[in-house]
Amino acid sequence: MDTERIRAIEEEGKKAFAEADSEESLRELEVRFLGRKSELTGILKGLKDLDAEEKRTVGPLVQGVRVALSEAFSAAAERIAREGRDWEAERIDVTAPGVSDPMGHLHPITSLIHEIEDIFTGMGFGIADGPDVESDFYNFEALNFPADHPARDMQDTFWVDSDGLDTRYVLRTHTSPVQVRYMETHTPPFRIIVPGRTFRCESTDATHEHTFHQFESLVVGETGSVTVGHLKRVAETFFSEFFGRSITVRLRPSYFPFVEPGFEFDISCVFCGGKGCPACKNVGWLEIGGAGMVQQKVFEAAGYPRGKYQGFAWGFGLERLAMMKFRIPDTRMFMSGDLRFIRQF
Ligand code: YSA
Repeated sequence: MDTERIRAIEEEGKKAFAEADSEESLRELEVRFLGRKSELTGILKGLKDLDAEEKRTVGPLVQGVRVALSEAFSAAAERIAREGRDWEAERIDVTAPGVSDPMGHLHPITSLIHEIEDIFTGMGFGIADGPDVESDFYNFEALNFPADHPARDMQDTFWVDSDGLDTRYVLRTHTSPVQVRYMETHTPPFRIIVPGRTFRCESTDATHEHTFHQFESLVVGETGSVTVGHLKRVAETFFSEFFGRSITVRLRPSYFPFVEPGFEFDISCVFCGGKGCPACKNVGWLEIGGAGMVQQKVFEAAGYPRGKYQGFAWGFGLERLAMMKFRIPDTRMFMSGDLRFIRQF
């Protein structure tokens, strides 16, 4: 066997690999020097026909050349890949300012609910919840709105198609039905708030939406233990903390079938402190909801014995509070889905 030739193949191959300048030419050289039909592979295959003496010298030589050429091929492949890269396009400016991914956040009304819950849990209140689709019984009947009673017209109602059902359903017009639901399963004394979504079938304007939020409060104890004074004091404490300034509460006599006495609930204007300004139409007060002492009929509907308990309740409009807190002129902005509005919070 011609060992000179084997050494010559190594030299030729190494030189060719080192000079290759494209992936394509390198592939061709690989086939030529290392492929199945290459001269080197032919020599390797022919080893078996050599005598023992020759095998001992030629075998390691051919194997060594094969390894050396494989390495030369790999080095060339790496070099060509490196030379072929567009380094300018791959340049990374590590000093460039970062690009942050857009991140969503809570809706302002949701944040407000969390804030209100924090204030009330701090005063020892629990938080209760109820369904958005409510039966006529809980939304009206149990709250002392008898069927066909004119007081039902106070709340324009979305009726749910209840054909074939034994009771009629509505989109709840207020959070007050949760009062009855909660009392059915709890025994006084207790104090809760109920934040939630409510619906009214009415034409919308700057202060009225078809979908809005209320938060109810219900505090019940043995007769004589809960008074209108507590209602006023708890509300004042809450509002002062919520608006970060001293707030006074005013109750005006009013009618809701589920309270006796019932009140329209005003707070001193959060903008002028009660002196009078455009926001409060110069009266110094802002109306935010209804309140009162729970009617005994409501206790009875929940299964409590008449006269045993006494309690106060209120229902405030959450959007109205948000409008005052964030100085928003139109309640319809909250449900508009307009991200320019939402992103400000
Ligand atoms: C009264 C006595 C209680 O013991 C307990 C609760 C209540 C409140 C009663 N359930 C109720 O819903 N009264 S209300 O019809 O006057 O609504 C209360 C508040 O919800 C309003 O003062 C207002 O702030 C808000 N509200 C009502 N309709 C609205 C609205 N907010 C936005 N859009 C509407 N369409």
